[in-house]
Amino acid sequence: MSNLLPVLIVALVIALVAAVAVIGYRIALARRSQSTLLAPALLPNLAEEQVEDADGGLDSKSVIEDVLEEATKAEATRPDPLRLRDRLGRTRAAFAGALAGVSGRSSMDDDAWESLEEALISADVGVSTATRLVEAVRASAKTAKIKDGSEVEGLLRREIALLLSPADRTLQMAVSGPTVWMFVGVNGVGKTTTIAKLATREGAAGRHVVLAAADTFRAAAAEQLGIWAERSGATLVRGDEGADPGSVVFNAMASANSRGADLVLVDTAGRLHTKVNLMEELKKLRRIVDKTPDALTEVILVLDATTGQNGLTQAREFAAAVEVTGVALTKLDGTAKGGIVLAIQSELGIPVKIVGVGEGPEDLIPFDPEEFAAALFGE
Ligand SMILES: Nc1nc2c(ncn2[C@@H]2O[C@H](COP(=O)(O)OP(=O)(O)OP(=O)(O)O)[C@@H](O)[C@H]2O)c(=O)[nH]1
Ligand SMILES: [Mg+2]
Repeated sequence: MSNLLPVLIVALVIALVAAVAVIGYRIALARRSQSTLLAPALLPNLAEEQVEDADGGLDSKSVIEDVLEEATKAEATRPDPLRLRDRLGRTRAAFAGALAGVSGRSSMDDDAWESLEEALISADVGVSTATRLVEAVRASAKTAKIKDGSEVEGLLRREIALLLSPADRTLQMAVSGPTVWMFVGVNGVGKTTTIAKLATREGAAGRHVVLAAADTFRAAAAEQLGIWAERSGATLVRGDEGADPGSVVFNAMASANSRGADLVLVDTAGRLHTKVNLMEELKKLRRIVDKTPDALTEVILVLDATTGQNGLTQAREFAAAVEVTGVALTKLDGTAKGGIVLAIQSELGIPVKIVGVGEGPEDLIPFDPEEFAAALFGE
């Protein structure tokens, strides 16, 4: 028996060393998969804590494995980041059609330039913007001694990006106190949906958002907003059907002040820009918000891209009534009329700040001219 004792001690030491090596290896594996497979944001704080604890024993390690497995699944099922290019298919086809007539030409004569201009007009760029664009492209083709039609696309793309670029497209926040963004536009353009998307985005960024249901025209409007408030974690302030929209805005601002909220998004009833009394009501709403100096930083005109050039007339009337600061262009996903972006910028000087590319809460993209120009030409 006494001969066996040293053998037993050696065996025990070997077993202990092997156990420590196995535990160390599995912990290293878990850490490596955390850093290489997963975006940090996907791992909940719990995982961090459990990784710390893991050095302590096997129980907490199995928790890590569960968390890593869940996060890996989430990573695999997460859709790709939203790309403008993927949603602009029909507009891109319209632009491709516009260029098809010139790209095969070995030399650009007057007729060729004219047909490019006509094609751009038919892609909803608008007459004066199409003329301006073609003149600019023609001038740069002359300077660069470019005659071949196939090189026109590159020049056009550059001129489109240039035409769109000079503008501040950020949605501004007030220097102090709650910020107010007001949303206006004709019926059914996507005001409430755009507000819902912004509430989701701003809420996820850690901002406390108050939604003011100032569309008291239909009870369903406040209910629609209420559903989005619940989903995005925003606070809803509403009135009864037919209540004065001004009182809803007033209450929403008071509520935002008392809660220390960051942002009030005001949903207004859709109205035809030709109805004088309804446009007057909108002016009154703005005056109520303006009683708190500097709180109102954005008046966003929501335009439905599928209406094409009609949007320009709406924009002029709304801008005259309530000093629009930017455009949210919705439904760009389902239309060939995306060329309207160029007309809005060049004819009205109102920057397109955000674009809607679907009905889901994530389908909102900050407008980027370079990305838009690239997306138009299939890149
Ligand atoms: N495809 C697509 N549909 C959109 C987009 N934005 C809004 N919609 C749809 O357009 C329809 C009208 O949207 P709302 O947000 O209710 O429009 P509204 O301007 O608030 O309408 P009113 O309050 O009646 O004036 C809904 O079916 C939305 O899902 C978008 O970017 N893409
Ligand atoms: Mg609405």
